[in-house]
Amino acid sequence: MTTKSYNVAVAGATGAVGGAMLDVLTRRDFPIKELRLLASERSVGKKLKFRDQEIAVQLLSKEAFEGIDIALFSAGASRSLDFAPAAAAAGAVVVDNSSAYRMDPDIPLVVPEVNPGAIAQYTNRGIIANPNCSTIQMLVALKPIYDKVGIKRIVVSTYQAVSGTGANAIAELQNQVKAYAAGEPITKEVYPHQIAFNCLPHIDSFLESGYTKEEMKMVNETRKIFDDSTIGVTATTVRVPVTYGHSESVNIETKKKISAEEVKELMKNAPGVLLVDNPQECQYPLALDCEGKFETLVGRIREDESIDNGINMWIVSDNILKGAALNTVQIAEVLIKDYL
Ligand code: 25A
Ligand code: L14
Repeated sequence: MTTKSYNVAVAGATGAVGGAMLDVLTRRDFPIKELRLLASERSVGKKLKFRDQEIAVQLLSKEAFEGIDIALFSAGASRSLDFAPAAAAAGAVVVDNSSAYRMDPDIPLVVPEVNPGAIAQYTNRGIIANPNCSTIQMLVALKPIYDKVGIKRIVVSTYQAVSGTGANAIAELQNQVKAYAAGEPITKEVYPHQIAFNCLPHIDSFLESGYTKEEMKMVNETRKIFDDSTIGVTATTVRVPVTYGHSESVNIETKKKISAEEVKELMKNAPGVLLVDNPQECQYPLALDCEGKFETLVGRIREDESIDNGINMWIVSDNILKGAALNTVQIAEVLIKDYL
């Protein structure tokens, strides 16, 4: 039997997420015939390593997708709006990591562990959207609970790594820490305030309502992925001086009673989840431990004694992997297994 292989393009290949996509394609042995790397003019001609090859970056343009079967996009929402339709028109299936298409009703928004069936709707527009990083890891952990006892309401606070903003934000945190240690003045460009030794309750821009867009992504994307317009979700999203790995404090009110022990059992068998919950031995999910891991780490599981059916948990995952590059590649894996 010959295995089929595919022509794959990565738009935004030189960025934090694009680089992780190349790693994930390698680590998961994705069957690739040709890999085409696309980015802005700034990077044209730059060579990136992929498996045993060196591949030169080409310009992201509407003509760049000829012969491509699958196009993975992570170059920001405006680039997706400009170029994803052209890629789809050229016959590629686009998996888009930006926020551009997530809430379009005819575009599927997919976490493979949660709603893989929605991928079938890729035929509507030739585009599949990858959810927001904070939403993905939360739903990977909540899905088995949702299926078993139902969830009425979610209250979440996030502690998000700077890598979510891109390569330039990683550099800003490092530069501020170095400047602080050297006793030099601290400068800022990416965030409105110093991020080193600080927490900023501000991710993406503010809306009239007082919420940020990041917070509303968690509300709206959760409802779309669970296909449940009745579920209550409220979020506070916070930037912390961590390089990789988002942490989340999640409180849920379930429809039927579930004990902390039962939740732990569910987490042991949940696809994509690693239960790390032995507080007596100081074992609980940590951002530093999730870096490079494909799993979402879940721990600190306990009953919320202030309500009848409440559970608290702490959920941590590598935002660049499960939150972006890995989830995108997993969607592509379902595509080639079931559809292409
Ligand atoms: O606000 P936006 O437009 O929605 O963008 C969101 C930003 O978030 C990141 C990504 O940053 C993007 O810039 N991102 C997107 N989705 C993400 C997710 N789910 C996410 N981060 C986390 N989770 P990034 O730095 O990681 O990647 C940027 C990539 O996009 C390519 N790109 C940018 N503009 C483009 C373009 N490609 C085509 N056409 C354009 N007009 C970008 O390619 C990179 O691949 P590049 O060649 O421009 O970048 C090469 C290097 O230069 C650094 N850099 C970025 N901006 C600047 C810069 N250097 C100097 N000046 C700049 N203004 C990049 O870090 C990269 O290393
Ligand atoms: O994918 O952390 O909607 O600044 C873009 C901004 C992810 C987080 C998205 C950040 C986000 C990101």
